[in-house]
Amino acid sequence: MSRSIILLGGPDSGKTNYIGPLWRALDGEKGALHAAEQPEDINFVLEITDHIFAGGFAPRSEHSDSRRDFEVIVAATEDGPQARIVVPDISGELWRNAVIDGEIDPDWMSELSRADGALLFVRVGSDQDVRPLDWVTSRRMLEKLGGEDDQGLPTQVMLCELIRFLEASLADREDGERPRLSLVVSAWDLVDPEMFQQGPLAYLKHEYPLVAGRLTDLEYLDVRIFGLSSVGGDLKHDPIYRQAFLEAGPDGHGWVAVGDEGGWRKDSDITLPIAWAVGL
Ligand SMILES: Nc1nc2c(ncn2[C@@H]2O[C@H](COP(=O)(O)OP(=O)(O)OP(=O)(O)O)[C@@H](O)[C@H]2O)c(=O)[nH]1
Ligand SMILES: [Mg+2]
Repeated sequence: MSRSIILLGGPDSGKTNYIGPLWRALDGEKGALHAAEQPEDINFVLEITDHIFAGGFAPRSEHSDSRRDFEVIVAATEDGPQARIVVPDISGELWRNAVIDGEIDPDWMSELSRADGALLFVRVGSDQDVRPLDWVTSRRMLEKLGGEDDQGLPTQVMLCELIRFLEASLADREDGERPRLSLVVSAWDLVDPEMFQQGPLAYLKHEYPLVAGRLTDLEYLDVRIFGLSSVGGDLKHDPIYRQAFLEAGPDGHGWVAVGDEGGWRKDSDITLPIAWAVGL
């Protein structure tokens, strides 16, 4: 039953601020997945929720931070099968450096090969987004990565490389199906209603065409794309939202945007990207 799900993404992509509300959702037992047992050590997760309960985002992870894993046994139904999910909170700076150096830390490499599912984060409106290049130049960079002065590594080149790492290393599922990738576009509360209706793939096509292209021709991965708002709005720049958030109490503000034939809608179950990747 032990499988792990890896959560990755570049700097400032919303990983840490997902883990706090995710734990509350798993513990609250209202979503597609719930915690079947109390995890052993969740101190860092509680630190994250403390920030959020106080009406702010948890700070960016330091790259000196030692690896922090959020490990929990989950189940979809009371007596149904269980899965162990290991969600490491690794600073995006480290993922970015791994791409620049063309080399993944052996520790994460073994984590990746133990995993049969992943969540890859991209964020709307990040000031850490690097995109000065036209896409012909980006593609050329993608072809010859490594060893260069890559301070300006474009975000979409980094994302394509991370997808390639995942394709190369995730294990097949126990049921023989391809490993699953939940592509999560975070801070989705920042997009306007028109973009919301077009959905996160349209957003990626517009902002990161190379990434959108990769996602539509994945041979070894099964991908699904979600919009995510971990806390339901912008606690940093929207004081009115923050006030309402604090008054209503800390839980249940987040949502996931899910798409079907009828278009895109908000679902208050933020466990969905994990539930799909685990596929219980
Ligand atoms: N509007 C909005 N902004 C969000 C949300 N989640 C995260 N953010 C923004 O994204 C920023 C980065 O979030 P983090 O969770 O620290 O991102 P990270 O991927 O852990 O970043 P690193 O630790 O640098 O790898 C936050 O400071 C917020 O400004 C959300 O649900 N809505
Ligand atoms: Mg972080």
